[in-house]
Amino acid sequence: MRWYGPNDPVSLSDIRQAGCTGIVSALHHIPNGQVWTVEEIKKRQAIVEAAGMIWNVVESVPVHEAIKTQTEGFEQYIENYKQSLTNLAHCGINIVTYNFMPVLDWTRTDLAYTVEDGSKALRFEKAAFIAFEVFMLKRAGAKEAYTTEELQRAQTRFDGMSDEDKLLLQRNIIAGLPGSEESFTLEKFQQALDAYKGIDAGKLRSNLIYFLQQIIPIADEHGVKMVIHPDDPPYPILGLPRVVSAKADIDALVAAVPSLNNGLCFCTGSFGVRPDNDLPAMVRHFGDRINFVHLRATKRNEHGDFYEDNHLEGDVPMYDVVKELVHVMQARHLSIPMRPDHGHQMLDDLKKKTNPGYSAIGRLRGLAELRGLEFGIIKALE
Ligand code: DNO
Repeated sequence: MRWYGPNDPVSLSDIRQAGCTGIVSALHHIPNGQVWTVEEIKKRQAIVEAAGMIWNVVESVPVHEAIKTQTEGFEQYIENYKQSLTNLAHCGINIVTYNFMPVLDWTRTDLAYTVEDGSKALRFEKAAFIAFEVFMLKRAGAKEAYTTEELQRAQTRFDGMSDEDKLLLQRNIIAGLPGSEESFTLEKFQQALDAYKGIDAGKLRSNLIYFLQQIIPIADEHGVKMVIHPDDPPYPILGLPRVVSAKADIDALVAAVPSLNNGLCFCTGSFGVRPDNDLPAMVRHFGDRINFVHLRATKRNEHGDFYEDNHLEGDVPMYDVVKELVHVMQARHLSIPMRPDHGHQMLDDLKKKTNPGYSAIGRLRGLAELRGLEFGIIKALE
């Protein structure tokens, strides 16, 4: 499971009782772009080890915006990134997650969407998102990106919102979800978007490839597996390009930088939002470079909305995906770290202040179901 560090309301002992042996963590207190020192890494490692587990995956060493836009200081940020990788390897941590989404990491409009059984899920509602972009942020060019019908739905949605609803929506979108390293005011947000003027998908992709060309040789030298997390949601938003959304995107990265250390964090919830992503086929295709897995099931509708369903439900064919992953692990003779990605806020956690998506009990339920599924598949293959 992911652990946000000593301030996480979910303790390491809770996580251990959920059946975990390894921890996914990051040094969130180090500002984005600065070097993670051996000393700081070892401090975190010691805390995890004292709780009887190991810190085996980093999620994430964040990529500074200057690297994505190739603007002032980016070469130095890349040097710092290399140093952080070298230091992590020195401490024996060799799986590192990152993403290349401009400005915003993962994005949702509703962090407490009540599902049928009374538990709360994360949701992306397109009409609410468009309402934010067109009527609150008033981004130039936003209207032109949508159909008349979409704009009408957004208008109706916006008209039905109280001031409080609007503020909450804005906060959900730009104040930073757990793990995203940035948080904005409306004004700062527009400035951050403006930094991408003139950067289309082709340019962003070439900046990503440049970054990979710089860091993968260091990963090769030190035996670090770099795993890129796909875009969430997996398509362009806010007029910003996104280039890690589908199979062809990953193929392009692999073609440019073939090392197996140029790998993938296979996130079923992110890729699964697009019906054209055939998840089991993608596991087969990228099997030799999937080195970290997020298992989560999204459920979409015809309007482009999605919410996070129970782990074995939704649109993700979880049985087929896990079966393919088992085949990959058997063929590679190794175990790929997996975490139950997100979980509903449920039971006792409904009374607590929790990190959206990262409450203990919902993730424990997800993990238990996923482990059972994997166990059954392995037994059936024996
Ligand atoms: C959300 C997470 C993402 C992920 C980053 C990886 O719950 O999956 O924030 O950690 O995109 O860099």
